[in-house]
Amino acid sequence: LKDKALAELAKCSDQNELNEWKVQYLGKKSEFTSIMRGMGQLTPEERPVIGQLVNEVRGALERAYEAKERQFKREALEQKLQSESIDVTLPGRTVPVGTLHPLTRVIQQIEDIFLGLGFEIAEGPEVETDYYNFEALNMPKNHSARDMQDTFYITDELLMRTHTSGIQVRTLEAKKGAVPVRIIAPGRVYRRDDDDATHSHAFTQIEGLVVDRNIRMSDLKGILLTFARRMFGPEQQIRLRPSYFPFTEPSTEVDVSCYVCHGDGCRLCKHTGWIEILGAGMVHPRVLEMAGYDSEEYTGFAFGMGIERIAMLKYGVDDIRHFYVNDTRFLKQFANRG
Ligand code: FA5
Repeated sequence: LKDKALAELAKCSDQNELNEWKVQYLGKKSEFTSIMRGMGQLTPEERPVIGQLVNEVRGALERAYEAKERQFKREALEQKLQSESIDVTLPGRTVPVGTLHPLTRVIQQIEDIFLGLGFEIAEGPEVETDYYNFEALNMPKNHSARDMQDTFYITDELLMRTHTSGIQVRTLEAKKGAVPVRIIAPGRVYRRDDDDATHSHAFTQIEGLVVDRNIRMSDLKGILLTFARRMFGPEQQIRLRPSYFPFTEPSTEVDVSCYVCHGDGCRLCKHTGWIEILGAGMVHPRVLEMAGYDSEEYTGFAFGMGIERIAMLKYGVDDIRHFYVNDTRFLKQFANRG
């Protein structure tokens, strides 16, 4: 029986055949089991002899079975490893990579320029209080200058900020009378403007504020000219026009010379050759005083520039709305541009 079983075992070529073999030779209905059952009929002298023999044979068959089973498992594993092997020399698949939004790029470029001039970067909330957006900037309630910036109100006291100028006040309060103050503050602002090629109801500004002793209008002009030339090139011209803001005195609007013309003419510059990019001026003494600065001792200048306008000029974009529709055909064009 043992020899026959081992010969049959050697013929098994896979786990299924091996299972069948086990049933046949070691299972409940096997010849072996019937021999064991028959043990009861043996004489007491025969029993231990036969019993030992039976145990030996069963042990041998079980060991042979286990060895065979291990062999199959090993073979199966090897086969699996082989079929699943990875070709490390295969070239990788390219994952499409996004690019920075042109507005983000321009903000980063402007930040770099001003960081290089010794400015720090500040921030403020987009949902702003009436106090910081208007009142502390010398625009008390019912002041007619509030009409210059049509506003999205949330409550009587809360609104979507109409400009980044509130950050001037927040910064001065945080500095508690210390100088020098030299910050720029980028952020999104909101106005109830009708959208057209150069206006959006939500757009981006960068505020600038410098407060120290002996700060003059010529410092403002020098900083802005330096900025314009680093941004647009060494030939860039700027032009200051007198203007009015309640929080600066004197106030000015600043245009840059506009040399970007397209197929249908110089639409961006309306053929004047200039485009307004920012409002600016000397910080109004009342704003300094309200924020805790002695306006006899300290003076300062501030500016607020429109980022979309700068990006349009820099990249020759003729409609501000291109920045917001997120058409990848538009956005992809900025992948490799400075
Ligand atoms: C202001 O918002 C002042 N806070 C700027 C300022 C700061 C003056 C500090 C003095 C001192 P103004 O409303 O002009 O000013 O807006 C500033 C710039 O934002 C404009 O020059 C223009 O470039 C841009 N801008 C204004 N309205 C829009 C709009 N609807 N869409 C896109 N850009 C706009």
